[in-house]
Amino acid sequence: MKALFCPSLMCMDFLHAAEEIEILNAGCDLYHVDIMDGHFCRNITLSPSIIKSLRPAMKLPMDAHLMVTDPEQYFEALAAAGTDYISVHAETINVKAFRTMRAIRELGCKTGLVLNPATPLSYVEEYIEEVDLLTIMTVDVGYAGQPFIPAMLKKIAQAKKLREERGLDYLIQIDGAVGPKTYGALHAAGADAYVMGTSGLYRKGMTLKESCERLHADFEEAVRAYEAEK
Ligand code: S6P
Ligand code: MG
Repeated sequence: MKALFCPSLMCMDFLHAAEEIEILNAGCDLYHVDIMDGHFCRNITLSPSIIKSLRPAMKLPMDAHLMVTDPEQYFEALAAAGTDYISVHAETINVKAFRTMRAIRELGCKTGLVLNPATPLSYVEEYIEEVDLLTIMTVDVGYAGQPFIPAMLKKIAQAKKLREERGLDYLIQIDGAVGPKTYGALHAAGADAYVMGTSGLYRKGMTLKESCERLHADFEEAVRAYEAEK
């Protein structure tokens, strides 16, 4: 399967949002929109109303990553704003996991489930059948630019194995410190989709256009180099 690149809009330059979105439309696959409430994690980032304004310019599908303590209260506004995937944290929904997955589907969206680095895959095994997009955090939630947590590679491989064993088809997405330094190991472990922030897309010393045009070539080179080293 071709790697899917998912630009993290919290990293973009909002002063130039329209130009940046036009560049991303041409070179990426799935918009990644981080929504935080200052409770589940300390930061506050994007919101359903910001998405509503930007969505007409965004020509790709979109995933809303909800880092909030009560995700359900945003579902309707997100669906109305044109969200394709609604991704919720397992840590916030496990007392109502099946109901939450159903609520997302009833709004016509696809289901996303996210695991914090400290949350094991076994925590969600009972309802993994309900999931279209499984996101494995490889940094703690809250901020861009944090260091990669290598112990997460094992969890990615477990998620791939579980998908095979159960005959499922969820996509495995990685969020946190994804870029040329980590592509090889992430791909080898079983990743399908890559959230692109400061490590691989909004890079220092490079325009967004340059960086976006290099995404596939950088990825393929890193995967080749990783395989050659093994
Ligand atoms: C973090 C958030 C992420 C970041 C992304 C940044 O809470 O969910 O989506 O935006 O990880 O990428 P990077 O390469 O700066 O870690
Ligand atoms: Mg995210």
